[in-house]
Amino acid sequence: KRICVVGLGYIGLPTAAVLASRGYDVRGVEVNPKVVETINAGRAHVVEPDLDILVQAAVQTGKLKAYGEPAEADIFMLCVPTPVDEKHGPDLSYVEKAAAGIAEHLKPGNLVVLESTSPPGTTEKLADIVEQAAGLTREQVHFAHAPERVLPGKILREVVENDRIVGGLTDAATEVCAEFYRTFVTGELLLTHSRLAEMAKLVENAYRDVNIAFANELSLLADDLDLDVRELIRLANRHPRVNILDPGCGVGGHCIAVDPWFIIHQSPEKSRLIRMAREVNCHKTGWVVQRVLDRAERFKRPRIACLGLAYKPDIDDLRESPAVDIARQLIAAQVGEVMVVEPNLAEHDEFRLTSLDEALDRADVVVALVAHRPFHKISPARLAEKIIIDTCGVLHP
Ligand code: SAJ
Repeated sequence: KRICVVGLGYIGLPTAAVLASRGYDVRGVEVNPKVVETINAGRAHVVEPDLDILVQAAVQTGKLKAYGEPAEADIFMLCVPTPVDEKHGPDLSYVEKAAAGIAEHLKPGNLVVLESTSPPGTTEKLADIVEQAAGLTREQVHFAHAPERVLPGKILREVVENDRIVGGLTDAATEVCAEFYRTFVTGELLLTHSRLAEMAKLVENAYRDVNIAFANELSLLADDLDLDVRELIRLANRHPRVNILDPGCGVGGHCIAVDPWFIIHQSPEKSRLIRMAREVNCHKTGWVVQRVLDRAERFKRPRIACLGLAYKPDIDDLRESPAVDIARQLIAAQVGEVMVVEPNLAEHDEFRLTSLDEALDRADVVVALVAHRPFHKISPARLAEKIIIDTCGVLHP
């Protein structure tokens, strides 16, 4: 079978490579010509464990090829961005463009799957666009939403092993889509309709945001009481029905910190808890900045080491990273010298990166922002007589 994967980013490229490795003929479609070139040279343009090897094999065997435009296929998968933010609400223009782009290539019996995280009603919108552009109804072409659920850092495993929600616009679409996913997913397939599938995906990420907000709120309460928040949570979590996540310096990434806004925009009056969680998590980032400035006050010209820039441990992804915000705000405060350490990056446009060794040698104040592996190994001796602000439980002074 021929599959056309539209959008070769963090989701589309791994998915395309996995499908190619299962023997499908995959046409990857990407608007960025540089990305097309990189992939056709057998390389991955996103950093993800083992992805390079898989893409190389897929391209070498001729099963995966990237193009700028879609073409005829049996199955179309849309993995395009669906940005949303507090001010502007959802931007579905990439889905709309992709729908218009595939419309002229569609034939009756084709399956169109939307994988992008989308507000309820988007799969219907997709079908409407196709119907207007190509005159094909939702009875002729099967439309379904199968929201991606992969965790960056574990994408290749999770693409295959996670349970997947499959929601068709019609019962027939659900069946056809499930039949396709059964060929490469070993997890369970959960069949439903498209609107429920769309909302379920948003709820998963909003749930995590709310749970982390609870942990971040606890970190402030524990601070007032001079208690160790991690020990507090560890003890509470020993109750069989309590499962609190970890506090940190804020919530980043392109999903957990972003997707709740789809729900809030849809029903602003009713999503009070979800909005509050966003506020609590953003507030935590500002609180960390203030805490550092307060503790650094005793030095005339404090040397502050910020450990970590990425949005979470052991990756090089800086999207929506609270650690970046914190480093930026500390530099803007102009109280002394701010050193930035990010072992997963060789260089950065905005920050001059300092090695971990040098930063530890020179710092008066050490601020741990991301629990990267090398930071776990910092010996207590190297932290002696420094002010320590550990937002992620990685230091052992
Ligand atoms: N974080 C905490 N405390 C925790 C866990 C995470 O502060 O206990 C922070 C991280 O440091 C990071 C942010 O939350 O800044 C998000 O990280 P994450 O690992 O929770 O999630 P993402 O954004 O990398 O991926 C999420 C996943 N969703 C869920 O776990 C419900 C993933 O399965 C989704 O596919 C992905 O969003 C997505 O694309 O929607």
